[in-house]
Amino acid sequence: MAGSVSAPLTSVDVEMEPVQLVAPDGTPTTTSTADPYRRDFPPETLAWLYESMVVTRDLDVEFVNLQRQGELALFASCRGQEAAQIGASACLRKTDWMFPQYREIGAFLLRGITPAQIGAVWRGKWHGGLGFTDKCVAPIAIPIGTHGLHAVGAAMAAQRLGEDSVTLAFLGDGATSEGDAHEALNFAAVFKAPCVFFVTNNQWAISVPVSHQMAAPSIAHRAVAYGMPGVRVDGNDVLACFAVTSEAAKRARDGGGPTLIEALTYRMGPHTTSDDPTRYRSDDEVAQWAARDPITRYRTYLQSVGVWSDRLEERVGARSKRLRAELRDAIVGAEDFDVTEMFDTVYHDITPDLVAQREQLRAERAKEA
Ligand SMILES: Cc1ncc(C[n+]2csc(CCOP(=O)(O)OP(=O)(O)O)c2C)c(N)n1
Ligand SMILES: [Mg+2]
Repeated sequence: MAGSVSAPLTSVDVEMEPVQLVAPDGTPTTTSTADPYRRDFPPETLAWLYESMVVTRDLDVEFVNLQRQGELALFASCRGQEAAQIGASACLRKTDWMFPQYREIGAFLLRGITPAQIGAVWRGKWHGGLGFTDKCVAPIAIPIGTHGLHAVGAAMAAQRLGEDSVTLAFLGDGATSEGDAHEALNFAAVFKAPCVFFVTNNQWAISVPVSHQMAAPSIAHRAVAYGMPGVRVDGNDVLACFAVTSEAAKRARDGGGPTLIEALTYRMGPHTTSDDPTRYRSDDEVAQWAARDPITRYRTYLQSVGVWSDRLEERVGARSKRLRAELRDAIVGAEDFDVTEMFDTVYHDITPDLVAQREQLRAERAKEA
């Protein structure tokens, strides 16, 4: 047969070495001004990122405590993942939409969503309604991967309206094994949707390790097949996550389409408060990642550049204490929400079927009272 069979694809246009600006020991890894991810962050931005990470971790502890005390139905800790979600969300504009999975406490806080609002969702007394739309944040997505499609739809809407906002979808490594995520990525690439896919690869989808989820060399490599840039980033390096996501957001805003970012990090806690990770992962593995803790690393870096101080630590500690108290006060003994509210937000105009179901629920609850 005429022509030649093309060679199998052996090298692909994906940045395989994770982008890193600060090494695990806190020393900067980039000094070249030619580095596209190099940023000259002002000291107040550096301090703000630190504050956001520490407050996220402290609140996370309070959420877990409240669950253990029977005040929350469930909780999914983000301990260990603070750098990824703070870096990714801190570089966005307040008018850029975020589509979270369920572990993005830090991203919520950066948008001004209160700990009490987040706690209400995990208490199970409020269904999440329409999410935090006044803050351009979509509902927490427990059905894995579905919100990737919503993010692309929102990005395409912005594109058609001529707005210059971008959307950011937070997906887990496990979510990228779902059909919905593939459809979202493909659709976004075809229509050049201004959407950034930020995949938090925390190595596990409940008890399934990444190695059992895909045969590809990495999640970012898949970008080649979708037809979009792919980049791996050290997810425990807040500055690298900020720089990589802001590049992707800029490209999306300028009409360059979507980017698939894979942030390498680790879920330090259990999948949720209902999980026992000692049944499927080794203490050694956990210890190895504990040594790469994103907050310890960043504090060492801030000390070396003269931004960290006792005063900063005190200020951060005081804010954590205040927010923890606010959360506890709002959650402990909180009134039940009206569960029939869930019928009000399904459609713009409630259907006769839903009216009947709402009345049935009201009648049943009246009997319980
Ligand atoms: C469609 C769907 N399938 C299965 C589940 C059960 N489930 C809940 S969390 C989860 C793992 C998700 O892993 P990943 O996307 O890596 O996020 P992580 O929990 O690690 O942050 C699964 C399978 C679900 N919620 N929705
Ligand atoms: Mg995961």
